[in-house]
Amino acid sequence: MMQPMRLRLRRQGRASPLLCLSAAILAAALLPGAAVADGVTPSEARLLRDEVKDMFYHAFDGYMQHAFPLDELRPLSCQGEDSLGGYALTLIDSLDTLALLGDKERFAAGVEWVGKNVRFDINKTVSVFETNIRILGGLLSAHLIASDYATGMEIESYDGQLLHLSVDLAQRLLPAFDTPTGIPFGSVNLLYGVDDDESKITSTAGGGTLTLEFGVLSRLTNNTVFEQVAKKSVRGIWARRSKLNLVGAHINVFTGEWTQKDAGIGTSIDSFYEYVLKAYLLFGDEEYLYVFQEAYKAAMHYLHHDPWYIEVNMNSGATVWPLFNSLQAFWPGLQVLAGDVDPAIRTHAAFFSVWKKYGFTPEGFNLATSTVQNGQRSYPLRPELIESTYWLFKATRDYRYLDVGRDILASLQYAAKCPCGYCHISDVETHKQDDHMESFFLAETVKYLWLLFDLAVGPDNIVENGPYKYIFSTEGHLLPATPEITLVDEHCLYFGDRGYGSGDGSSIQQSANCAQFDERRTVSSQNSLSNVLFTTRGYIKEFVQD
Ligand code: DMJ
Repeated sequence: MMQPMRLRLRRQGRASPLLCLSAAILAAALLPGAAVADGVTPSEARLLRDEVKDMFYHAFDGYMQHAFPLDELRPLSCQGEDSLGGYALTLIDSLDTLALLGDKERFAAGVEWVGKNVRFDINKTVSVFETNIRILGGLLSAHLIASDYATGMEIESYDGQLLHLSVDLAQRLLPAFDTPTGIPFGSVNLLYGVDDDESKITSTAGGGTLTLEFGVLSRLTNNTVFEQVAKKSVRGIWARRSKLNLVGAHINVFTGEWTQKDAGIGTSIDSFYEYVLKAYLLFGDEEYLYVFQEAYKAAMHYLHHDPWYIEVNMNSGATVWPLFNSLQAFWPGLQVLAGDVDPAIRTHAAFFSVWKKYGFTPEGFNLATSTVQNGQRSYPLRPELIESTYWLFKATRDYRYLDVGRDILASLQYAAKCPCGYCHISDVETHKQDDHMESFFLAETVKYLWLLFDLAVGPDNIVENGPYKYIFSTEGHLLPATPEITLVDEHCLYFGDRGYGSGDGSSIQQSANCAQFDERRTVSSQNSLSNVLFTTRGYIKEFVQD
């Protein structure tokens, strides 16, 4: 029998309305009997995992039948729409989920179709951020799975075409980085570069969410330019942090002035925090660890009102928005990766209490009034809460997180399922459906739900049992910590002479000479962890010790 979650509400003086609300909501959600009745048993977990698989195919087949090769599905009217660039976005975003589910046939067919049909020499102006996380990340993860026998999903006929497409795409994004700060423009035309009238204002997430995909691409191709521009962008943002070590939400990429000074962990900033930690985990670059430590300490000091997070002015620390926004829900998962599990447990419980109240999390929930924030009433099938649920289950093996997963699945099945897929919810109070299905539903939401229940059953997937540790990109794409990517043998692979474009394709194969894990790097990473501010054993330690 599970015990009610331990509540520890720390009085901080500054935010008493939030604390009252926390107590009320948490009590409502966590009182015995208020949550789901019985805990999920292992045999039920198996059924739930299979139900999630059916959910995936209802949506994926709906997309393939009614929308492909357009970008996204309109699941109510059973049509398609081009939303990002017109290159089968949902298929590309779904490829590694297909591989994770062990669907070799559809994975191979998808990889082959993309390799043969997708082109980026098109006159389209696209978001650098979205194109990077959804398209480049999707291509790279599929390439890494399809080209590697050890994944069990290798495609024998695969010729590296997705890597070539990745290089082509990333090169078309490069003109966006030609700014005085190194922080890229928000959008770029794939054929002509940055439009003359392109806005010079971009978000912190836009400039800080490139390191994983660009770094992996550099390391697979021996072309350091991608990794360099991504790092310069992070440095450009971090150099402009406030004295409190906070970053704002929007910045002018030419002047470096913050045009929106609200600091927070959610909208417009979220994955900046995520990528500095994950770039350290994947690449072992301690500059990113340092940035993460400083940024995280400041966030916990100025933004954290246990268990909630608020937005404050980055310079003064004064509260500007006592709001929960749905993108914040990735944070407990990130805290698990960092080894700071206790506050993650409390925050996840608070966020889940909002889900329980409405059946979904609204985009905005006002912590002062305890109501849905006007204009932020929708739930567009976002993954963040289930992502954190997965990480917390992984860290604690507390079966309460399976109950959470079951609740989330039930809400999706009951209110979001629609004729050809799953619909956005336009208002969490009325549950009215909206004719849209973002590609991240298949790349992330369904993936994390499936991983949660598979873990409970006794995992049978490449993330848990595969040949490498995997880092998930912010779009849920699987990026493996292969020696080639973690650069355990720098001289052999990165600074060597087997540059991309040598013509023999050898640069995308792992050299036998470079297959050994470099003990020195592993040890040095472990030592650096003694400086990490966290005390709870977490994934970060597990990751570098394995
Ligand atoms: C996804 O594209 C990514 O998770 C991104 O970091 C935030 N927005 C969506 C999901 O909500």
